[in-house]
Amino acid sequence: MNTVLEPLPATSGPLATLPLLRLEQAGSVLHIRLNRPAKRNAVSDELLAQLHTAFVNLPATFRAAVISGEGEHFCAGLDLGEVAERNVSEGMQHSRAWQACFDAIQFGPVPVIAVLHGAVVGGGLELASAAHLRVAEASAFYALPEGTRGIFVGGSGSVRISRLIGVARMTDMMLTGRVFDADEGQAFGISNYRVADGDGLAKALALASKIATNAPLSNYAITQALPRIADLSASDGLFMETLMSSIAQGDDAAKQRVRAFLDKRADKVQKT
Ligand code: 1HE
Repeated sequence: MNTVLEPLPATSGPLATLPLLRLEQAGSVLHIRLNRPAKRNAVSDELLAQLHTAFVNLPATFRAAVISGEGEHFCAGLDLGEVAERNVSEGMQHSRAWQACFDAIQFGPVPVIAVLHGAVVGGGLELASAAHLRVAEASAFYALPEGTRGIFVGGSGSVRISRLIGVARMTDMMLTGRVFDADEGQAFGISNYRVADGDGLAKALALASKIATNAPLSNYAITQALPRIADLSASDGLFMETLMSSIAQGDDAAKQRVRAFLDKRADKVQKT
């Protein structure tokens, strides 16, 4: 597996001019690093716009993406310096822009893995919850200080974070300012993998490289259909599952992979 990171070539179109992000590639995996460490990667309007631009312009050569944060923290959430002057209408547009960006991550063309370390707070946790998988280092901590700041989640956290950890835990975090550490985050379902400090990126790249070898249509079905089916009634969900599975198994990639197993050319499932 190729997990050596290289800078993106200057010819990478709209991705070549996003100074608040650092973009690198490892084979077919794109690594997007929030690059505003002096402000703890707080999400300003400009950073949000650049993140959105990156995810809606992913070159088709990438099969998976990893998102991480430069410096001591993954992300300190909303840039509080930009909040004070917004009126209600501007606040609505702002929240919709966050939701559009995070929809572009969750419902974009490739699986996305977030590497979490240090502060993963407010909008930072909303961003993390838009990824499909999360790898947390020991230093990670999670908080939703919106309650104490007199605001509310506006970047889809009420939908995505509550689905990860449950409404009751999210209510506790928002009402009391409760902070969870990496082990609690792992136990409560925020992270899928919990690793030592400094190991998060390598783990995420290894996972992304493996995911990138799956059939693209399977990955797409997993990331697009599963969350939508979870939003449906059981009956509608089962019908969508039938549609999705028949589309996936009708694809040439499925036929080749099943044939490879039957011909003993593909790996067996191994107990780890
Ligand atoms: C910021 C921000 C920010 C840091 N907006 N500037 N988010 C919060 O309520 C979290 C606020 N931040 C913190 O609690 C702490 O900064 C951290 C725990 C994340 C990191 O602490 P530390 O000691 O490493 O850094 P610091 O010294 O507090 O901050 C360094 C600089 O970053 C400092 O600026 P400087 O000019 O004085 O150097 C901080 O002001 C700046 N900074 N965090 C703006 N968030 C779509 S709705 C989402 C709603 C939310 O996200 S609410 C949660 C907001």
